[in-house]
Amino acid sequence: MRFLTPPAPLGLHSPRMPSFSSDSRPVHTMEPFKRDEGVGGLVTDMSDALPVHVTVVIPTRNEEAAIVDTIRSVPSDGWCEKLDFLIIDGNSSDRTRELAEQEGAQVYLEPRRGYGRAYRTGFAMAPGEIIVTMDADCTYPGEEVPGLVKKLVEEDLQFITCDRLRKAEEGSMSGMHGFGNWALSFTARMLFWYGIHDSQSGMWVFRKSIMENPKMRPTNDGMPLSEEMKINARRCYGKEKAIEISVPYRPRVGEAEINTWADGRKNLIFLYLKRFGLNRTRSPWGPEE
Ligand SMILES: Nc1nc2c(ncn2[C@@H]2O[C@H](COP(=O)(O)OP(=O)(O)OP(=O)(O)O)[C@@H](O)[C@H]2O)c(=O)[nH]1
Ligand SMILES: [Mg+2]
Repeated sequence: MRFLTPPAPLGLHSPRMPSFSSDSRPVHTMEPFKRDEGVGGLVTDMSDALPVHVTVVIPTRNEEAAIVDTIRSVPSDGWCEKLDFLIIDGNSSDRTRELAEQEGAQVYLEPRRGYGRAYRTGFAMAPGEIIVTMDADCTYPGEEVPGLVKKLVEEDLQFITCDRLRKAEEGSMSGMHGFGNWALSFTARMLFWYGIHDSQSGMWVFRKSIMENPKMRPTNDGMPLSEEMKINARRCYGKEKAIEISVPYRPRVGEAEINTWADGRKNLIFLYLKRFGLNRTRSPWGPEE
């Protein structure tokens, strides 16, 4: 295992109160996360902390501009029993790993390329019983994490995927990107009839134990892992236990390395392969021995 740092407890960041917006459309909503607050907004009474260990898994490749703010966006003021961050870094040539370590995150170097590859390593390694995912580019709302975890735990859910399309903030998606997302999501709905609005979202909250189910484990090492996660979750756990919640989506911080056209094409091809059971795993589950 290539840990760059031993697991370390996170220091307290300045917590931002979670913002919870309601949505009138027929999607799940969340109750505000309430807790006793002491001086400066920090929790003084830990008795209301959720009794779970949460690991936020974040794939990174050259995200020095946003990795610190991404980690700090998740409140770390005692809302759950234990919170840690696992960064799966795809051989960044900038200061991403160094900055993440300084924030107290555990950093694992995964030189095998791919967004999906990073998660297929991270899901196996995450120490927490609940896994939260997000990009390292400040696009996803870290402040919503406590409320999402609370919902998963209290409603005994297995999987939550966050829909970005209904609450996307201005400038968060270029016209082409938005169209691509819509087209892929539409195709996925038609092929799988699974009712997920945003097939490409990369923010999920789930119980690590679901990855013990071989039918839930994603096979793809690239961007298609995102749509595969939702298809598998709905197949394995249905609409009652695998739900979709709308969250804000924000403009990216830092340069993206993805190729919109090439990745869009791969995502589309993957949907058809998966539909006919022809998708194959190219590399094994988990980190390299
Ligand atoms: N470990 C690893 N991480 C990657 C790789 N490619 C992308 N990532 C990370 O995966 C996350 C998602 O990639 P993005 O570039 O944000 O892709 P996207 O969200 O579809 O594109 P944007 O909307 O432009 O943000 C980011 O945190 C990237 O740094 C890779 O090959 N390896
Ligand atoms: Mg992104």
